[in-house]
Amino acid sequence: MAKSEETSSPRPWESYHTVYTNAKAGMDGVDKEKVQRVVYEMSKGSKYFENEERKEAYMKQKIENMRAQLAKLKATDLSHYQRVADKKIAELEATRDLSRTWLHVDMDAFYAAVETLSNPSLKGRPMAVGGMSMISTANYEARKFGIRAAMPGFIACKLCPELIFVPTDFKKYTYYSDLTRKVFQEYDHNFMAASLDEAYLDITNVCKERDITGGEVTEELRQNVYKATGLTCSAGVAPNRLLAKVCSDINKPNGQFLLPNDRAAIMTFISSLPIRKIGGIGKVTEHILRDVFEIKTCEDLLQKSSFLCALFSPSSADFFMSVGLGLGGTDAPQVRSRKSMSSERTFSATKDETFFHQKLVELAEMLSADMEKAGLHGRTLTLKLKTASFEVKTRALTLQSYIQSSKDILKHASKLLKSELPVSLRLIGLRMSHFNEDKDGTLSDPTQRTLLNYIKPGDGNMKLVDEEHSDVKDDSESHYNSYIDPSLDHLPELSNNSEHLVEHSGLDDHECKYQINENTQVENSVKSSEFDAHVTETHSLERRSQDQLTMIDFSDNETGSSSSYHKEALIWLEDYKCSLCGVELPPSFLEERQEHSDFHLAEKLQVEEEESRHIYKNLPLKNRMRQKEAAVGQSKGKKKPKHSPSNGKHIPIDAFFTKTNHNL
Ligand code: DCP
Ligand code: MG
Repeated sequence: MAKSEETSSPRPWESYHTVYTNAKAGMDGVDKEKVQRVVYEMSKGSKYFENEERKEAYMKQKIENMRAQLAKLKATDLSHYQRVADKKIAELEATRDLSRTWLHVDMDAFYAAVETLSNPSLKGRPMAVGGMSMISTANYEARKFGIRAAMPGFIACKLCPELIFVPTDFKKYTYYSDLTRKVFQEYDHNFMAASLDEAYLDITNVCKERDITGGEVTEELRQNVYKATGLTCSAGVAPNRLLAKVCSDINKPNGQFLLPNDRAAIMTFISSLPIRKIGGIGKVTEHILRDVFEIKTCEDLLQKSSFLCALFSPSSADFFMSVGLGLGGTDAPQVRSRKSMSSERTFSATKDETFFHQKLVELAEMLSADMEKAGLHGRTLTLKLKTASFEVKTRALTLQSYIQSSKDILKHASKLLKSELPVSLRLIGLRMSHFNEDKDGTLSDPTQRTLLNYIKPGDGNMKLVDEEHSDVKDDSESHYNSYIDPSLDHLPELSNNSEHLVEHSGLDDHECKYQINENTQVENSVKSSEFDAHVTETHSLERRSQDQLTMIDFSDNETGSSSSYHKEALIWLEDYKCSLCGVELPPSFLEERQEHSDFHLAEKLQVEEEESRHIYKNLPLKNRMRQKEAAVGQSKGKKKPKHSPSNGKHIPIDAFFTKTNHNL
């Protein structure tokens, strides 16, 4: 929102759109203006607010630029781009596959429902899972007040003072998630888990073998999920994953929706479908498409295809057109080979070398256990460090022989760390690569069936849950690896996307870079190079090819050399892939990137709180005293940070969007 508007409009909140005001299932009757006003009032003046303003200004600028570009297009240009679009549409249409039946299943208010199972007194009362800093989800009663996932708890309290908060318990969610997956497996042995509470199932064969409809299979599956867990879920059935996902939200909660495998039915469905319903089209994209091209529905994407081809990168334009055609992923994704495994730990900044050693021991054990489980030995060990000032360094070592034991990993990791001491750190990570895996590149553990195993180049499917780690040691992990956005099912290779942007959107090189930085910058108003601050405990098996890791992340040095990456800020690998979890979003998808960053930030804040409590509790008394003294010392030397105006009734939002060791 531009400042001038803020002062001139008597209702400035009306133009203050945040993720919190975006409706989720169960929020249809919400008083949106009230929510907007409360969010506006409670965040006004905060860094978060300033950030939102910056984003808004950026979006407006982008819209202006695109309008200007549009105005410059001559009739000859437009007829050229119309031909380009028509050709592409025909090509995309030729890929349409109506032979498969996909089911997308999504648990209803998952964390909240699980909590209600263990405490039935919560039933029927507005409740949220999470804390004052961030809410993971809210039950449907709370949603009526406009409360939703990723909203700070103190804002939720304002919207619904009687709201009950329940702390997160990831072990419980993982347990119930496993139960649901056992049911899913009965219908599709190779189902794709998209997150703890979400999965894609190809039910084509079940339907054929049992001679029943997709709707019947879905009814039965949902009943079986309920019998196994006591939890309800919703589902969508459609010829592809993108549409199945849209459909599963239509009759939420405890409902289902079937879209037949029929082109005409799909086109009718698409014709009135608002673009925002498509995962991968968020606030910024929605606004740009609406304000520049007057595109509101998915059908409009086809109608305006020549403009889209003229102003967007080919990959983005292709995505939009494929959405307009109602296309999505239908294939059974293929297994890719594992290239690396990594684990990392985030903690409050410390110089405590005993603590570092303890973390290295944990990481080495975890890495070794994973490698053993997968039957892998590795040769390149990389140590990742994030200093107190958020500088990220990697130190790599390639050995003559393959190792797997935690003892060997620890020995080499300790050596790498030793040369960096003394140092104040907030993150330590270990990564193993150069595996002696099977020659055909297939995974050693054929039982893994989650998306993480299935990413293939050009397939926009997002990976992320790793069943191997469903018995996670750390609560955060299961959630970290559980974000999926299948909306980009049809996105082709995006690696050159930034070039296309420069070429087609009229952005110059500088703007293009700015655009990328903007994405990484916004999530908590820290320097863009600090994005990685939002990563906390991650423990992932990565299957991205090493040559994709060109700009950031760990590098695999062939020799025992070391390298330091100051550009770690750019979390979008190859300009399109989140380095934290692999979600793929092209640079032009600003809002989706923002929401995705917020997602990691929410995770981080939740886990950081828990972890600092845990660290503090487990620190020897001596260290606790030292930490306290350091904290006191720090605060003595510094001015008090400016927070949002507070009437004392709520915690200023800045408290949640600036880095502090507030739990120590
Ligand atoms: N989650 C989270 N932070 C978010 C979004 C979700 O921690 N920003 C967690 C809590 C949710 C779970 O993931 O319970 C599943 O997310 P969904 O988006 O499926 O939301 P729910 O299952 O809670 O509700 P529903 O699917 O009924 O809309
Ligand atoms: Mg859900």
